[in-house]
Amino acid sequence: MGFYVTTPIYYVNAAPHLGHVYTTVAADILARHHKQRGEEVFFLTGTDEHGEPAVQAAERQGITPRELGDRNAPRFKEAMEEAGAEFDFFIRTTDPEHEAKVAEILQRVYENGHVYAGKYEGWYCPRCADFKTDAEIAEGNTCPIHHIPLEWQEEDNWFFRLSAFQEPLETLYEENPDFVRPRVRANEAKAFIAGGLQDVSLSRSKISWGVTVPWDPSQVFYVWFDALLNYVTALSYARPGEDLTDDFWPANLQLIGKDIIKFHGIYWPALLMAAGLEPPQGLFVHGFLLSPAAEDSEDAEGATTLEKMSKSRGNVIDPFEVIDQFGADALRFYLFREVSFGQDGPVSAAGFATRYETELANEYGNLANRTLSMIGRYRDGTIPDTDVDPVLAPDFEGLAERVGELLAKAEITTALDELWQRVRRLNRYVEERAPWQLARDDDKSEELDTTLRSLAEGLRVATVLLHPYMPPTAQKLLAALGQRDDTLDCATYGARAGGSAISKLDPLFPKL
Ligand code: ME8
Repeated sequence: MGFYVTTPIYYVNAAPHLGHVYTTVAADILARHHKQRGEEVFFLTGTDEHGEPAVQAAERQGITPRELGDRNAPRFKEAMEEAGAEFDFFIRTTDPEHEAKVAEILQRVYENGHVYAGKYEGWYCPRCADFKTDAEIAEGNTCPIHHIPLEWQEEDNWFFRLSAFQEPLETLYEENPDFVRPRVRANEAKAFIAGGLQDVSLSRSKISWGVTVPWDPSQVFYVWFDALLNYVTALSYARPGEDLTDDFWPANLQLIGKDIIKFHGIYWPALLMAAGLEPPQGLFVHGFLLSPAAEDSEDAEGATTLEKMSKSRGNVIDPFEVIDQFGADALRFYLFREVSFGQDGPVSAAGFATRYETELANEYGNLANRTLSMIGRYRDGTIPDTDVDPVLAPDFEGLAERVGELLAKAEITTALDELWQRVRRLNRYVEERAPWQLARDDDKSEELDTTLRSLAEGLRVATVLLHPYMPPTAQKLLAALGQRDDTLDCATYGARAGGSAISKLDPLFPKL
């Protein structure tokens, strides 16, 4: 079994912000979960470097688009690495192998009869690199996403016959109701299709920063077609000397934010069909991280106005700063605990500090610390070799399966909620059993053994399942428990025997 997961490739027009890290960390959590299952995983992320967004940003900075990519792509890569993302390949659309493959695939689309010459007229957002339909134009002829004026554009272009895919797309959504999740997003895509699909411009003649159209070298491909194809092209050259396309295409899961659903839910499967390739198995569309608007941050009632975090709105949080302050694992935990994956939600420095103190330091860190120190103090550093307490069994019964089912549906927040309930249950168990009292009474020695053994075992199971969310933290704690195995097979309460020696552990989440 293989598992191929992708993220959008990010524009290099500015430095990465927390919103970009959000999607890549989500993919990382899912990738790591599938590795725990023993599956072969391929996880792709990267940067989108062609087209108008790059050209305009480079102009503003007085450099070439290539220089812009060379400056910013490494910052994206580094941000993702610092956030603990273990991607298998970081694609840049300026990679010559990608460019060659884009030309090859789109030539095939042309030969298959899905392309014709036409004239384009319409309102265009250079930041989205998107022509807007009437329904997508905000007040004052502005972009509803970037709040900047739209530009009227007219040019002779090559067109992709999207309208011919009306029926095949309807069938795709009908036959596979989970093609796009959550369901509200599938409905959004279906409504767009039902509105009638119009052909879309496939090439641009006004800019030269892109992949040259092989049958008409006066034009370059429209950046979205070049960018979407990254998900397929990467497989052909990510591993030198190998072509992984047959192993991993169609992708199992493609994660995107809700801003780019039209491209991924409609253009993308149509383009793949036109090229004779299979659509991905599923897309998961998440919501936006929100933060206070840079200007007019209060409404008439004095409440803070929240907006999508974005560079153009000037309300971004720098991932490097957050990681410096709280650590990558705390960031990963916070993002998916705070903002329900699939919905919008606000993030803030104050919110970070609160969850860090109350949940990571006081609940999980303290549970780990108490458990290890009591085993050290009362049992000389060895987990008692006795049966686990059956009183906790119902709490852990079926937990690994439940978490697996949720993560199979990319329900990252719900799965984390399940795990956190167990962390809290274990803390309550400590209070109920009061091992410090049992330790004063020789007659209660067996009860103390059972309690300590059960705490260690519950903590081990919860930590194995938390591993994808907080990998280095989980590894440290499992090592301290003397139980390094982090595969899903061992995530059952009572699956491991007691008797192992524990070792010292520095606080996992030191007080700030
Ligand atoms: O659209 N909250 O690139 P992009 C959550 N290059 N996620 C956010 C976010 C926020 N506030 N801001 C950004 C592009 N994202 C194209 C994609 S794919 C073939 C080409 C995340 O730099 C989210 O995943 O604008 C969103 O879809 C993506 O970054 C957009 O990144």
